[in-house]
Amino acid sequence: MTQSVTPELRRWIIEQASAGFEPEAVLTSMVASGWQEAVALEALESTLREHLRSQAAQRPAATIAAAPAEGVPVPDLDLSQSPRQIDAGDRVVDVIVSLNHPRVVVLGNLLSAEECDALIAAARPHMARSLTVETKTGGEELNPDRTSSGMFFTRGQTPEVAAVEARIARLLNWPLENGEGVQVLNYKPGAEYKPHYDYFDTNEPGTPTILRRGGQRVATLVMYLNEPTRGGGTTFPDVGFEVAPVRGNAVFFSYDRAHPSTRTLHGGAPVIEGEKWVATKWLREREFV
Ligand code: PD2
Ligand code: ZN
Repeated sequence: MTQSVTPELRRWIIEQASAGFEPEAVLTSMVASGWQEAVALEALESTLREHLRSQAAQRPAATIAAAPAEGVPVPDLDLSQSPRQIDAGDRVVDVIVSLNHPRVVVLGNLLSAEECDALIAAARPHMARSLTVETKTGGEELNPDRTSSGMFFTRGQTPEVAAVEARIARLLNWPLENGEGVQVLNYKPGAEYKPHYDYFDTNEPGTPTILRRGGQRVATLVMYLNEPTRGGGTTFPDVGFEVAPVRGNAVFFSYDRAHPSTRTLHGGAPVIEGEKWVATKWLREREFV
């Protein structure tokens, strides 16, 4: 039977974390009270991630650690010969624009219109509004930084998901197993995703637990499944760069260290008219289990 994560469970997770319980202990008691381990782990991770993100947003910038001197290997496309197109196995993908710092590549025609529609159709019945919990009152709050709704596929969950994942692995020269499940997000007019980093903050107490599933995130691919009429671009505020959401296109960016020096601060600008659907693929250092 499929178990779904309730706002009450999320509130309870934050209460446990705020009371000083280690994530491992919270996970153990969730499993003991009948939650499937995979569901419990996902609920734990996503709840703590959102919670830590909202806390981090309120902290002064002075607490940011120095950048590690050595970066790690990251996914990348082979652009050494400045190709206009790249063979991704089952599809030829267009290279529209690339930057080196931050490493950002805008891709055209990564997904067919049929694949975009199939991903939306498969995701639509499972969309849930992103909530965060107000720890002072115990009430639920809509996360003001992230007003979209979303869902995760597991790796290979549908034929379209599996095909897209294989294409991404070949395109970005990165093992398929290192990918998280595809996340689908839907933004209605006014919804946005405020600028943030996708890597996990190494200063946060919950991060070691998150990293057990495959290490750090090292790259992101945001795939546009439809086209809002106005607004909804993906922005990179550090470099004044904005990617227009065009159906089938995607923006790739990588970060070789969990640090702002990567200049990968990015956000989803508010949708002004129409709605926006994206699928995000995050890539980890190692196999994501
Ligand atoms: O929807 C977007 O444009 C967007 C922007 C920033 C998605 C993400 N981040 C993400 O899924 O991490
Ligand atoms: Zn992001």
